[in-house]
Amino acid sequence: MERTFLMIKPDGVQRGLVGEIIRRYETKGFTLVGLKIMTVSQELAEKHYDVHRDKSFFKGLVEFITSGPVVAMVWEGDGVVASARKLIGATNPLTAESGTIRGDYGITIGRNIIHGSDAIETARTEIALWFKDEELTSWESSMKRWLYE
Ligand code: IDP
Ligand code: MG
Repeated sequence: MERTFLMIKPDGVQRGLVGEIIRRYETKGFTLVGLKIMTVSQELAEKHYDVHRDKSFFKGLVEFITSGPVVAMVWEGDGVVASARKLIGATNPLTAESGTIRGDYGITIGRNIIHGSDAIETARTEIALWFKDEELTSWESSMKRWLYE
């Protein structure tokens, strides 16, 4: 089944939004298969944001991501990659729709609360970068028959 990588950034953790964010994905019906709080190393932050290496905001972004604990998660479900991004909202919280995580809780692009993989292939790479196989738990929710036809 499809999986995605989500990471609550240091601002989301410091602002006490961890429970609220997890609630949104749980009540949507997705299954949590990996979860940990951790401090991100410089090396991991740079690898994770490698596509943005040449951007002007790269240095600040890496400093920010390594500045405090983050919550790394893997969620599973049909269409979870695109759906999780939809629940996150646009990159800039001021233009993100109300009802999305960034739209409801954020103001600036550099403090936009949460990361979500942007494609199925990216999700695979990011899950492998952040989690060891043994840190992921495959399980079947007893609600499955009420969520899927
Ligand atoms: P995404 O998180 O919505 O996928 P990306 O364009 O992939 O957005 O950018 C990755 C992250 O880099 C953003 O979530 C944001 O934290 C940061 N970022 C992107 N653009 C800017 C910017 O113009 N200024 C500061 N930070 C930025
Ligand atoms: Mg991105």
